[in-house]
Amino acid sequence: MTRRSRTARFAGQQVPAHRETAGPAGHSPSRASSSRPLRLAAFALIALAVGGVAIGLVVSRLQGPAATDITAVQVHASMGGFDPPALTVKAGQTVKVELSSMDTSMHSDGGGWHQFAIDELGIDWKVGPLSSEVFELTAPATPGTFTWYCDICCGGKENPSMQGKLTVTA
Ligand SMILES: [Cu+2]
Repeated sequence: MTRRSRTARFAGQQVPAHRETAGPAGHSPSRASSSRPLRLAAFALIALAVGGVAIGLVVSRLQGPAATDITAVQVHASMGGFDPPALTVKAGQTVKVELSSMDTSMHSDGGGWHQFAIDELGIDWKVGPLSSEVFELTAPATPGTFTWYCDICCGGKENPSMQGKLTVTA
């Protein structure tokens, strides 16, 4: 009888200690392209500024010249007519009127010039494109109504849109 000595051969199960050597080693994002948004913002600001100036120029051209004498009655003349189309003054009164042309020299009909003429009162004012001038108007001593006109553009003084009415009250 042989005894087989059974030697336990329990090899120590060596659990290999696989340690994660590649641990969380500072996951840092790349910062190489951080200046790009700044450049875009600067570009957008410049574009806005240039665009704003351009729009401002266009708007100012559409609006015509600004009043230079705020104490004067403002009368704007354009191809569309006079604004306001009527004025009222007292007999014998002298008023300042600032006449402005709202049209550019690009208008083939009159080149942007407009007129404010009242034959009976010897008034014949003219203003160039996108400019204004202050005139003095002395109303006659007796009440009445007078038609002023522009004979430069829009078919001349027969065109009702190029006319206005001056009323002289007592
Ligand atoms: Cu006119």
